[in-house]
Amino acid sequence: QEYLLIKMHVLEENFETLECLKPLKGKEVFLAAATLRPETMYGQTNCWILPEGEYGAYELKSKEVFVMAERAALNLSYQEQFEEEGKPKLLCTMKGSELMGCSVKAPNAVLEKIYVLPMLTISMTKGTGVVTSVPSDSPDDFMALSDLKSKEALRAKFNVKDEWVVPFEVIPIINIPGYGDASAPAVCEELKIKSQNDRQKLDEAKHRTYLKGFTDGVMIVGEYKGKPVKEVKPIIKQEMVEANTGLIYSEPEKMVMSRSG
Ligand code: ZZB
Repeated sequence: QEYLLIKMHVLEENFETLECLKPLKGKEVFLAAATLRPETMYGQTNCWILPEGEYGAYELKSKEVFVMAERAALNLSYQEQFEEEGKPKLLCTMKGSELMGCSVKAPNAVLEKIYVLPMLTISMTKGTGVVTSVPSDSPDDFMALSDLKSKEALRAKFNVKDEWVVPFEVIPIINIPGYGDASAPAVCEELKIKSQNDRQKLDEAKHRTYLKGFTDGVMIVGEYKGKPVKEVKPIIKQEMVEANTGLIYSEPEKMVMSRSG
């Protein structure tokens, strides 16, 4: 499986406010989110982290620091990103819960500044354990964001401030005939999905939107407005790699598991 790692730049202010980032002050730090949909980055509204997850900050040979799961760092070390193969350089570790509210600048996003929020269905055995959120086109993201918006107790449980969630609405980025300008909310409605834990229905929703997004989707924002998704997806991916806002990351097939599995 080949993902693009999206480099979500941790903003300066966090090195004062978040205890777990203090050792990294002065460095260029990124939350490295693995995506299969680089063409959707315009619509990012937040970053997801698993509160119970174990994350590490790893220094690449470029001196940039990536926050991700250890297993992902190890995989990356065999892709010539670290000084030593098989030995990613660990600077410090943190629990996902310590990163809540971290502000980032996400590449290609329409929004200037977005926040780290808790997602409870993240798999730590897939990608990096860091997930970027595009609620317009990802049913999982739409439901997780809806859960946080509607459930004050959930926000309280994870110390999520209202201002990290409440102002953020779905940003329409791709039109899919039959689903309109925001396919994830449409398909969640169609299947009457109640929460981020409705795994079976969410898998069906994801299946429907992945397929249709690729075959029938048309961009409605950005440089490629009016162009089909299937045409611009590889171009946007390549552009992000060239701009150094994204990095290709491959995962051995056997390590790819579904969230439920
Ligand atoms: C942005 C995005 C926009 C995504 C979209 C999807 C969609 P797959 O097919 O199961 O490999 N993701 C990445 N890593 C994880 C993880 N560890 N745990 C849970 N979710 C993860 O899924 C890959 C997609 O799942 C990735 O692409 C990422 O979300 C998320 F409009 O990035 B995506 C219909 C899906 N739409």
